[in-house]
Amino acid sequence: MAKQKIAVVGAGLIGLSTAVYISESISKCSVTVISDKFTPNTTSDVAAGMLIPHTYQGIPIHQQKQWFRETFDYLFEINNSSEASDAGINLVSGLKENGCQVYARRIEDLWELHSKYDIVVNCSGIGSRELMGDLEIHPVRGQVLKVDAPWVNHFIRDGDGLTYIYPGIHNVTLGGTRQKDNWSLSPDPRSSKDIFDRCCALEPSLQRAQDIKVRVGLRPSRLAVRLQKEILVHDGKKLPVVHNYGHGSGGFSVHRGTAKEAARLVGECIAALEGSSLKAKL
Ligand SMILES: Cc1cc2nc3c(=O)[nH]c(=O)nc-3n(C[C@H](O)[C@H](O)[C@H](O)COP(=O)(O)OP(=O)(O)OC[C@H]3O[C@@H](n4cnc5c(N)ncnc54)[C@H](O)[C@@H]3O)c2cc1C
Ligand SMILES: *[C@@H]1O[C@H](CO)[C@@H](O)[C@H](O)[C@H]1NC(C)=O
Ligand SMILES: *[C@@H]1O[C@H](CO)[C@@H](O)[C@H](O)[C@H]1NC(C)=O
Ligand SMILES: *[C@@H]1O[C@H](CO)[C@@H](O)[C@H](O)[C@H]1NC(C)=O
Ligand SMILES: *[C@@H]1O[C@H](CO)[C@@H](O)[C@H](O)[C@H]1NC(C)=O
Ligand SMILES: *[C@@H]1O[C@H](CO)[C@@H](O)[C@H](O)[C@H]1NC(C)=O
Ligand SMILES: CC(=O)N[C@H]1CO[C@H](CO)[C@@H](O)[C@@H]1O
Repeated sequence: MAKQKIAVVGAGLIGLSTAVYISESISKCSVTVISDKFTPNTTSDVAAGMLIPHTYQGIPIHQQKQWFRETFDYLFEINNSSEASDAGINLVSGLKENGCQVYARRIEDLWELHSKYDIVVNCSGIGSRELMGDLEIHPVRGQVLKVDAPWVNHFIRDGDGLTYIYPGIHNVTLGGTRQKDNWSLSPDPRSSKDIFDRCCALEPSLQRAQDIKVRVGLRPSRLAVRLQKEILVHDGKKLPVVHNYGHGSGGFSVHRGTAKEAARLVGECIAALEGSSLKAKL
């Protein structure tokens, strides 16, 4: 039977980890990642990459715990950098080694992919608002500083979680802001100064930090991560879509668990396609 052609839209942590899981777990398919932005330019690159259980109001707690545990166990096993930026680079090169294709392109309408792919996986993050017309998803703007301060090797987080110092492998992330419904990707100098002052109050040695870079990301926030199948229909033609977006403030923390669930849904789509092509032949 011919291999099913799968397009994954989005090359943030969610798209890449989903593409990896699909290519690892489903042999009878080929995977292509299509995205307008790649590392280091995605929201995922801005994240501090800490595993912190965030609560999604619209998802049962046992489900969220399972996603978190699967992600934790996975990262613990490979014991790689927990920095999102490195994860992005490692995942892209891993995909290429596995024979997956990677294309830079902006998708205006998922239906564009109908002629070339059998199944589309939608991991477009905040891009979903436009792409799918999903008005439930909204941005929560986060501005952080990435600084060179290799002597900082413990993380510090204040009570409400707004001020934090997260050391990564190469730099330290200082945060932050959490601005609902703000789409601005431009760094705000006043916020940068405020973040720096707040973090120095917690860890005065940061005054000596070097090479301060400002990064802004829009958390793709939604009451519940959207992890489900949908069949798009146009002029009697069908295109199965698996959605995996809306991870908000916790995408890094659950990425492996949600990738596994998305791959399972892709498997169901493949079974349905093969069932119907079998029927067509009989
Ligand atoms: C400041 C900050 C700190 C954070 N810290 C943490 C943390 O410590 N721990 C944690 O778990 N989470 C954290 N997060 C949250 C985490 O970053 C997100 O949940 C996660 O990055 C979402 O990943 P994503 O792949 O869905 O989105 P993105 O990384 O935004 O990827 C979306 C991809 O889709 C592509 N795309 C969108 N629309 C289209 C289109 N129309 N055509 C083609 N391609 C398209 C984009 O180019 C991009 O490649 C933080 C976020 C911010 C902003
Ligand atoms: C990231 O964005 C910058 C600025 O727009 C661009 O020059 C660079 O090529 C982009 N990198 C990738 C890998 O797309
Ligand atoms: C990860 O690997 C490093 C170096 O190989 C080791 O020192 C560390 O204990 C490991 N961490 C975990 C959680 O296994
Ligand atoms: C992904 O899904 C969202 C929500 O349904 C939608 O707005 C968006 O257009 C979809 N993305 C693509 C590339 O189809
Ligand atoms: C942070 O680390 C990355 C990856 O090594 C590096 O490219 C970048 O220059 C560093 N930034 C700072 C501010 O240290
Ligand atoms: C968005 O955030 C920026 C930076 O903090 C701020 O200057 C701007 O006024 C905000 N915009 C809105 C619409 O709140
Ligand atoms: C995703 C990734 O890069 N994994 C690597 C983590 O590190 C081990 C060895 O330390 C590599 O074998 C993995 O490929």
